[in-house]
Order: sequence, then C-alpha cells, then structure tokens
Amino acid sequence: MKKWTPALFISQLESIFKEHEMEIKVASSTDMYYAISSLINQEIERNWKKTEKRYHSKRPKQLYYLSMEFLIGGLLKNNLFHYDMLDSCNQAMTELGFDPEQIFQEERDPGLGNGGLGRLAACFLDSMAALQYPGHGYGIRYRYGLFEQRIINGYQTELPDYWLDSPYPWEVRKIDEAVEIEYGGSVHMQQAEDGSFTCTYHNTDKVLAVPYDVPIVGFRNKVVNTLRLWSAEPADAVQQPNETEYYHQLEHHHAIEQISGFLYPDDSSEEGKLLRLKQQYFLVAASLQKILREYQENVRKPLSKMPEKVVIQINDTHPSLAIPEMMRILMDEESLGWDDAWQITNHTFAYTNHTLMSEALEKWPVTVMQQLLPRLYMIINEINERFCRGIWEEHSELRERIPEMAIIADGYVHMARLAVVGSFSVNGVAKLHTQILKTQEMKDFYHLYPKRFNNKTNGITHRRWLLMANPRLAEVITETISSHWITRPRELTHLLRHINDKPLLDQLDVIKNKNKQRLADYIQQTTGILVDHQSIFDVQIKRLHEYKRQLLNIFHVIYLYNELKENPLLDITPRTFIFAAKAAPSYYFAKEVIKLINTVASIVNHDVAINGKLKVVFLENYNVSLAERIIPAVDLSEQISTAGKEASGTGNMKMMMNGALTIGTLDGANIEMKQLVSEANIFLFGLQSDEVFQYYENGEYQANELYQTDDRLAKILDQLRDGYFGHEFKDICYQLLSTNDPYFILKDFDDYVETHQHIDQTYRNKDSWLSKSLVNIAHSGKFSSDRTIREYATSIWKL
Ligand code: B1H
Repeated sequence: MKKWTPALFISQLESIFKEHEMEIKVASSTDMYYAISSLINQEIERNWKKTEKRYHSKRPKQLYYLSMEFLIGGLLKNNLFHYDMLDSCNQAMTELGFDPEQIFQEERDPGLGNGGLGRLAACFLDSMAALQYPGHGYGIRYRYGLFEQRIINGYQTELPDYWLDSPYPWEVRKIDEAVEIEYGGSVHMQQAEDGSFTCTYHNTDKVLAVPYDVPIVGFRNKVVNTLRLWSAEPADAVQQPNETEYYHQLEHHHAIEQISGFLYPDDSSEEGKLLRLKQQYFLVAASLQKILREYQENVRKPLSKMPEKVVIQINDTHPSLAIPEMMRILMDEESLGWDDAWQITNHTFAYTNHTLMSEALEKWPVTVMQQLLPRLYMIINEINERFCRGIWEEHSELRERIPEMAIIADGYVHMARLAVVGSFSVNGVAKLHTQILKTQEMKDFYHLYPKRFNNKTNGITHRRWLLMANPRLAEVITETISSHWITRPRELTHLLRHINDKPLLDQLDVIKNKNKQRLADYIQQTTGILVDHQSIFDVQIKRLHEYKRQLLNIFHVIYLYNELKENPLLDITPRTFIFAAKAAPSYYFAKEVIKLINTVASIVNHDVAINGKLKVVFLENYNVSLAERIIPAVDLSEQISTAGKEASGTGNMKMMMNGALTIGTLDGANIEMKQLVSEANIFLFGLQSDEVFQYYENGEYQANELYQTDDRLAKILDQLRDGYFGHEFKDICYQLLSTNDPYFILKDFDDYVETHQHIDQTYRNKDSWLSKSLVNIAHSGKFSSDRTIREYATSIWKL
C-alpha cells in the first residue's frame, strides 16, 4: 500500500482542485469534504475491482445479508482510518488551515435505520470486510431516512430527513444492473400433458429496481465488499401520451418512487401498512434476482447445488418474503418441482430474531397479501398446508398447537412462523434471548426443530466505537499491551494485569475528563446548558420505549430533586443526567416521556437551590454521529429495561468498551457482561426475567400498593397528577396505575434508587472506580462484532 504522508495528501488534493479549476485557499469545508472523498474513492475503486475479480475467479461461498435497515454512519473518517490515511489527512488539513473535525461534520448521517437492528447490520458489514469474508448487504436506498428530531418547547417534533439533498459521494448508481419487479395482477395456471404446471402472470404493475452500490472497506486489508441499496423507478414510459394519460403517468411514477421514498419509523402500533409490504417485497425480489443471476453466471452448477455457494441471512422477519419469493423463482421461472425448490430454499435461508415484544411480531392481513402478491400468497398457503399436515401426521403431540403454529391463522400471515419454517437456522441475539425463544416464545417450533435454534450474541465494531471514536484511549491501551488487540480484541484482557497500575489509571482519568469536557462543550453549544465535567455523566441513549424505562430514570432524577429541595445540604456526588432518544411519531406515551424529561430538565437546571449538584440534558436527534460524541464521555451507562424485554442491546457494549460502568437489569447482553466482569464491576438491580414472567402469570403484582406504601413514589406520582411539573403529565400517572405498571417501574424503583446510592459512594473513590472501568474495557473484547461474525461464519454460513 502507498504510504500517505501529509505532503502527498496535499499534493494530491491540489491536483484534484486544479482539475476543478479551483484553489485550495478559497475552498470551503464542503469543497474539502468532496475533494478528500474523491481522493480516497480512487483508492477504493482499485480495491473494489480487485475484490470482485477475486470473488469471481475463486468462487467462494457468498453471504448475503438482507435487511430493511443499515445504519452505516459517516464514511469519510471511517474510510480514511481503514486505509491508514487518517493521521496524514488530519495533519494535511491542519497545515492547510482547516479543522478536520469540521470537515467530517460536513457528511450527513444516512439515517437508513431505526436503531440497534440497523446499526448491528452496519457493524456486521464492517467485520465481514475486516475478516475478509465475502459478505454483502442488500437494503433499500430510502430517499428520506428516519425523521430528524427537534425539541421545541420540550416536545419532540419530526422533520423530514432528506439526506440526499447534496450528492452522496460513496454511492455508485448501476443502471445497467437494474432489474424489474412485478406487483399485483392475476395468476394463470396451466397444466401440461405430463401433469406439470406452468404459471403466468397478467396485468402486473412493473417497477424498476436500480442498485446504488456503497463500498464497504476492510480494515487495512485491501478488501472492499458491497452494500447494495435499491431504488425504485418507473419501469416503462408510454410514448407521447395525451394530456390525461400524462397526468395519470405522473401519478403512477410518483407512486412507484414512493416505494423507496422513506424509512418507516419502528412503530409498535403500526399495522399492515401496504406501502411497507411493498417495500419488503421490493428489497427481496430485487435482491434474489441478483443473487440467483450471479450464481448462475459465476458458479455454473445446477441450482440444487446453490446452498453450497450461497447463504442468505434475513435480518428479522422484515425480509422473510424472500422465502416464498425464492420458491416462486425456482418453480415458475426455473421449472423446478415443489420438493426440489423447497430443498434449496430451506438450505439457503437463515433467520435472526431480534425481539420478544409481541407487538413487534410482524403479521400481514391475508387480504392485503393476496392483492399485492397473489402468486406469493398461493405459495405461502402451500407452505402452510404442508407444514400443518406434517405436524398432524408426524407430530401428534403438537396437534392441538397447530392454531398457534400455523403460518396463516386468523386472517393473517405470521411472518416469524414463515421465517422459522423456511430457514435452516434460527438465532437469537443474546444468551437469555435465545433461551426465552426456545423455552417460551417459540417453544413449539423448538420442539419441532431443536437443531435449528442457536445463539449469536451481538457485537459492535471496535474499530468505529473505540479506535475511531476514542483515539486517545486506544492509544493508551496500545502503549500498555501493544497493538495486537486491534486485530484480536479479546487480548484486551491483558489489561487485567494493570488494574492496580496507578499511572495507567491516572491516564484513563485524564482521557475520560477530556472526553467529558468535549461533550460538555457540545452540550453548551447546542443547548446552552452548562455542565460540570467533574460530575458523574449518567447516560441513557437509545430509542424511547416503555420497556427501556427512560421513565424509571427520570423518576430517579425527580426523587433526587425532591430530596435536595428538602435538604439542600444533602451530600451527593454531582451528576449530569444525559438523555438522547427518538420516539416513534405516533407513540403518544413515549413522546410524553420526552416532554417530561425536558420539563424536569428546565426546572432542575434553573433551580438555584440545587446549586449545580444535578443537571439534566436531553440531546436532540440521536444518531450514529451523536453516539460517537457521547459514548467516549460516559461514566455510567443506563441499561435498565424490564428483564426479559431487551433482546440484547448494543449501546451497552459500546459504553463498556469506552470504560463506562453499567447500571442494569439482568436482561439481554447485560447478563453476559456480568459473567465477564463479575458482580463487583457492574451495578445490577431489579426483578429478573423469571420473576417478571411469574408476575405476569400469577397476577400478584399490585402497582397501587406501592403507590400507597412508598412515600417517595407517592410524592412523584402526585406531583405528576397535580401538575407540579405542568399539567400535561396526568396521563403518565394514570396510565401507569390503570395498566398496573406492566414494565415494573414502580416495582424496581426502590432497588434502582439504592443501587444509585451505592454508585454515588463508589464514585467517590476515584481509583477504585477507575480500576472497575479498566476491568470493563478489558473484558469488552468479547463484544467485538468480529467475534460475532466469526461465529455466524463458522456455525451458520459455513464460509
Ligand atoms: C430490535 C427491532 C425492530 N429488535 C421492528 N427489533 C422494526 C423491530 O421498523 N420496524 O418495524 C425495527 C426494528 N429492533 C433491536 O435489535 C433489539 O431491541 C435490541 O435489543 C437488539 O440489540 C437489536 C440488535 O439485535
């Protein structure tokens, strides 16, 4: 690889600007952003072609990761870093009088995901390229990403996220690789003399799927894999239409472009939106055409051998139409019989489940499916018939469970059931999650297919989330244990030899303080709030959802506020509570919680009696780049979901890796964090998942009793009811009590408060805190997505 010195960097930039007849002196940050992108794109292009050529000639087995979301974050810094050009670039920029950070901020986050599920897909792409696996992402190029959040008067407001308003330098439009997709119409079956059927479709709506390829750059290894994002365009144009036809056509084109128009916000109350189903089929149909064509052109073996060369991972049920679509192609276009087609399909797909929340389990009304995808519905119906018959005939012990297992039941197509039946692997995303899938949520399916179920605990790319986001920490780690951990993050455990290494702990302290100061500056710039960087930075950043219990967190803040009002001399360690979260636009309760947090913030922050001991900050528009700013500065990571509800969590891993201590329930991956660091180095509280389930079953929990008996809770709830914080919070109080507190906020409150008191005391002993922080960093290597991807590759994908 070419050695990129700052001087070389500058001379290359000069020639780029010269080509555009511009002088560097007058360049804006935007100009510079595009110039550096184009410089690095030259490097990428070469390696991209080489990688493709290699895959072509060596024909390794290919993995395709189908996902409705990819939250890739900024790529300029990432790509520079992966090519080892970042330091030279920074130096060059400084020499030329630019602030490198300002140039990186020119890039808009492509908001092509909601949260954890989409970010996981992005971390996986990074790890696959780093580990040189032939793995590619297939997704949708939404013109509008997840909404941009503004906080106005304490309320969340949503603005359209038109992230493509200026050219995106990392995508390559490939019009010659476009494919056609068909919706609707009618299906005609004809029986030939030999008894076989042929199937033709009539009067379908045709849509063109145009790929935009984004390079996924491997870490210093010359690999460039592909993230292919599909965009919907009109397939054909009528020649010289008359006026009415013209307006009709415009409307038609508009409707087609809507298919890749926007990302749906993850919305628990979202039911059967036709456009969402169109999006799902669009992704699946376009991707499968490409995958099959590539197999046929490249491997040139019979389709029956495809599972040896192709494996398709479906990210939750959103792309699970791929299963019947594969059947359709194999039967209707490749003339295979049902059994042969099923054999191939069933050995090609693997399904990852990401949630136990029953509201989030996808189902589509039969009528909608029939109308939009008539042929696919016929196939799903046949899969269902055969599946149910199989149980009836071969698993009589499950006969009475058929209504709960059938893919089509009570007027709906149940996508998770389809995904389990059609895949050779079903995995959960953390040990507890997989255990609950096996023993509760999917226990009948587990009984039927015990070998299919497996666990793959989530991970995060330590390259973005430690090396890039927290370079000072990364450097000190390398100085302490050498650089092997960068390619083998498990070796971070070598840090355990240093838990009493006072100079090292002091260095950690200095770094954390610098990161906190940097965040404090950002907070002041964006919100005007002044925070003390010596206070405990207590952080909860994730989507806003009742089960994640931001409400429990703010109840704790209100409790502390009430205590301080009663006793202003109370001896507490100063704290800054930091929140960032988007709520689904239609999720009323979640939006009320945002308003409550902001209201409490403005009261607490302005109350002189509090004397700066508490500060509350809500940072708007949480996204990947904001996460990169916050995470290195966290002291305490809030992972406080109702036990049994958070499938894994991945923010928990990012903060641990950056030296935060966790306060958490025994939920998702927190459990595995605890097993690594031991109970002395994590703050656990609250009900465990089996206790939660028991309460659901026996109905013995009475939220009202706690309201009657716990004065602290009574005070908070009365304050909400009586308008102490304003009159808009009555609903929160009423809903909590009238629904009997389904997420056990009141139940876990006491333990939560007590645990926070313990944290307050622990923080006072700086060295003890820092060595716990070091233990967390040391064990975080397990949560590198490199480990996760190796597990997928060896035990599911067989790459
Ligand atoms: C997760 C989702 C999700 N689970 C529906 N499920 C969506 C469901 O737009 N929708 O309709 C979008 C996303 N996301 C998260 O996945 C889990 O809650 C986390 O616990 C987990 O860490 C993450 C990655 O596995």
